[in-house]
Amino acid sequence: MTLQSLPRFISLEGGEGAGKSTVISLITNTLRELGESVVQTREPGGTPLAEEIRALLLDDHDEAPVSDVEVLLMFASRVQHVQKLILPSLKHGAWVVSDRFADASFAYQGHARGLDMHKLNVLNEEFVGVQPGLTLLLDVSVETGMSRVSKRGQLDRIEQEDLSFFETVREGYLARAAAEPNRIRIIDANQDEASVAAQVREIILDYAKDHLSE
Ligand code: Z5A
Repeated sequence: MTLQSLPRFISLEGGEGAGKSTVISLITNTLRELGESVVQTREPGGTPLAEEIRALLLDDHDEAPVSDVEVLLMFASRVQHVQKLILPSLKHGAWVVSDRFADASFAYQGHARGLDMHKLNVLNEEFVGVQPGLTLLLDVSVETGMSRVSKRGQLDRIEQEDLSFFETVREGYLARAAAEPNRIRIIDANQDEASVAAQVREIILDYAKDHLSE
């Protein structure tokens, strides 16, 4: 079974402090300026139940999920998100822009936690079944990203991992981008916000022109 590519579904990926929160509004606004309807969402989360799963995953609890449970919860949240929000929104003619999607599970749980990629592929193909038409990977050095995030104060459970974990996450993302260059576009997010924004806007305008509403 292969994944169905959804042209009007865009995901945004990157390590900590890559600037996704900043860039996602830019993508949404660029599409809206073109007269398009856009649903902005995020993972883990995006529906009320998926947001509850997000809290289980990211908040500090007395008992942290073991890695297998972490990935199963990520996928549980994703399947709910796809079926309750992403597919219905696309069906109604909107674009969907998500802060993270399945590539994050491969980078964080697959590469960095070392879980079996075959099992992740099976979960993805059998339960998720779809993928974004376009993924923007904001690639930032771990030092730069973490220094941005640390200024923000409290770190969530996964953000408390050590630097080598995040180096592996970054390598994982870059390996996926190398394997799927047509879908995953790498943006150098070490640059200042204005330079990143200009590059993102250009990519979105170029991509959107082939997929606008009638
Ligand atoms: N996760 C997973 O393990 N597996 C999965 O399948 C999925 C997720 C879906 C989600 O947390 C966590 O779940 C995440 C991966 C894991 N874990 N970690 N760790 P989240 O969504 O709450 O957090 P995040 O995704 O890690 O986002 P973030 O840390 O908030 O990063 P960001 O959104 O990319 O950064 P930002 O908030 O836009 O920017 C951070 C600061 O930098 C801010 O003050 C900005 O003003 C500043 N900034 C942004 N861009 C620039 C530039 N270009 N120059 C200078 N300063 C900048």
